[in-house]
Amino acid sequence: MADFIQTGPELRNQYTDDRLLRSWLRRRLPAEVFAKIEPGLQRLGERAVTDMLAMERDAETNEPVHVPYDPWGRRIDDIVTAPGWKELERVAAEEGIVAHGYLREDGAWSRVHQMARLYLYHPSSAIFSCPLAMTDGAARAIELYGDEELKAKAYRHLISTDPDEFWTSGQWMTEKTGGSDVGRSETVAKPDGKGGYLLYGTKWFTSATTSNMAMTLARIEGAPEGSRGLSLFYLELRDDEGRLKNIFVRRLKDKLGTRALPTAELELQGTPARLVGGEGHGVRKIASLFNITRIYNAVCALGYIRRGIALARDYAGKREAFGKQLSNQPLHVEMLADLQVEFEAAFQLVFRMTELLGKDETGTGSDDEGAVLRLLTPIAKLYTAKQAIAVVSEVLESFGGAGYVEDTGIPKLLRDAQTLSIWEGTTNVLSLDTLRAIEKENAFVPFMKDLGARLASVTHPELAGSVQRVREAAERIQAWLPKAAAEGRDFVESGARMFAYGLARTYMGALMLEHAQYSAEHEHDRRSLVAAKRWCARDLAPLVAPDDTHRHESRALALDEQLIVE
Ligand code: MFK
Repeated sequence: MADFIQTGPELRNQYTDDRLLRSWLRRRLPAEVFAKIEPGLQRLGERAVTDMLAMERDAETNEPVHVPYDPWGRRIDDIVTAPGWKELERVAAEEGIVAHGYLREDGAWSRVHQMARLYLYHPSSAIFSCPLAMTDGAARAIELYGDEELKAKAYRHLISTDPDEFWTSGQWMTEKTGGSDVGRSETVAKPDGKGGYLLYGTKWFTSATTSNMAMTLARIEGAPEGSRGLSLFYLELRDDEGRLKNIFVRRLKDKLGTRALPTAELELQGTPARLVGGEGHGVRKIASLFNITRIYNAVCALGYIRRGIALARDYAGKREAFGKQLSNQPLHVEMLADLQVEFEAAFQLVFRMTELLGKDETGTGSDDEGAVLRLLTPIAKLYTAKQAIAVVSEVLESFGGAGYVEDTGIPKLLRDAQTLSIWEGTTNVLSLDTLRAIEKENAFVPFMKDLGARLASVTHPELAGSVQRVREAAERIQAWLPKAAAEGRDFVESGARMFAYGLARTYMGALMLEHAQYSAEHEHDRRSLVAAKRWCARDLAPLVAPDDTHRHESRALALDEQLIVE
């Protein structure tokens, strides 16, 4: 026994190994679209466990380095990244991870196709998915707000499948004054006298500083305070000689995770920039970008969940303890089954959202579907991020001590997943965005209608009890909102997180039931049915009623304020 060597987990083709992905695509896509895109997904599923893994290892081992000066003392602010990181960029271009969303060769299904690719690409990408998210968001913002010149200049590069032509974009929103409260941004834009602007300020978290261009916010001199006084700008980082255009890199951030991704503090000292979409309302305009990156966030969260389960499942068949493989240990099997239920719930929510995004962008969706998409975006982002962290944490534990040891590659999953609930808006910011979508875009009624329509389509007798539970949760959600509104803003905001969770879980339940019925009837497979029943047996809408007393008591607990016994 002294010679015992444990076999580690192995990954199979991540497309063919993914029953739910294949089943969902078969169910939702027109047969000819499915037949057309499947070979590409199959190929990428293989790359994700072969050449991409080697690139990822290289990118993670050789973290980016900031070189401020050249040997002769000239300021260069070079950021050196690993060959693997650069190769992952080329793979992204070749595989059209951004492009398939914009070439729209699959009509309204183009986003589903593209996001399925992202879902396969992301877990082996050393989080190159982050620059891609911002690139995709920038393409969308330029599509909506850019003039013809900007489209000709930048857009075609962002959506190119030629690695030599492909550009990535940064999205510089965060300043020292506020990661969440973007309206406090201090960067100033001064007219350059030639129709353009020069930007002055500090950008505090700029991921993917090696990109070709960036979209950012600045306040034109004399413009009002707050987010409406900000304007949206486009800039290119380097001149024809490759020198940064009055951009100085203060330092790279030393982050918990996403270590292959160069994230920098930047000083803009007269950086030439071009106004996009006219003056003012910068946050509203850049929302077109961050709504895309939030969708990426959810797709990537799902990717991590799936990767974690693939590793834990394979290992369960290899690791023996107490005379039995883990896959024959009843409690271990229960834990893996719970993870699969989380995965199936997250999957349904995320892919439903990609379907609505594709419809919205090709003008084939209804106004109601557009409103549902607006509400699903923050809900899916916030809920799947929490799921990814919880699932991946459980996956680490399922490896015992090995899951805590860096060179297994497993701890990285948890460190990277932790960012999903922070960047692109924290859980609280997104819970409040859920309210914004309801209050400003009237998204609640179409959302509840859509949920009802999904439920109405489920007629499988074995699912009747689950349908009833989802219906009851939906009724409680429906009743909560007007009551909360009548109680006042503090009540609504205090309850917003649980409300958002309730919307997510209830809608997930309805979507799971729909898929369960399809899979049972058309594939003679009960697995999604069991997952749906288990999901719906939970408390789907854990709403709270934070009245004056509740909030007073919360303050006492949260801030350790006095709470006297009367
Ligand atoms: C793995 C892949 C993941 C991708 C990684 C990408 C890495 C990128 C790194 C980063 O950039 S991280 C930084 C991310 N930062 C954020 O996400 C900001 C979080 N804060 C918020 O979202 C705040 O809620 C917000 C800045 C929007 C608050 O701003 P305001 O100005 O105080 O809010 P207000 O007044 O409600 O909204 C201003 C306008 O924007 C309104 O429109 P109008 O001018 O027409 O009234 C809003 O309706 C609109 N708006 C706000 N959020 C919107 C939106 N419109 C559409 N969708 C939204 N989500």
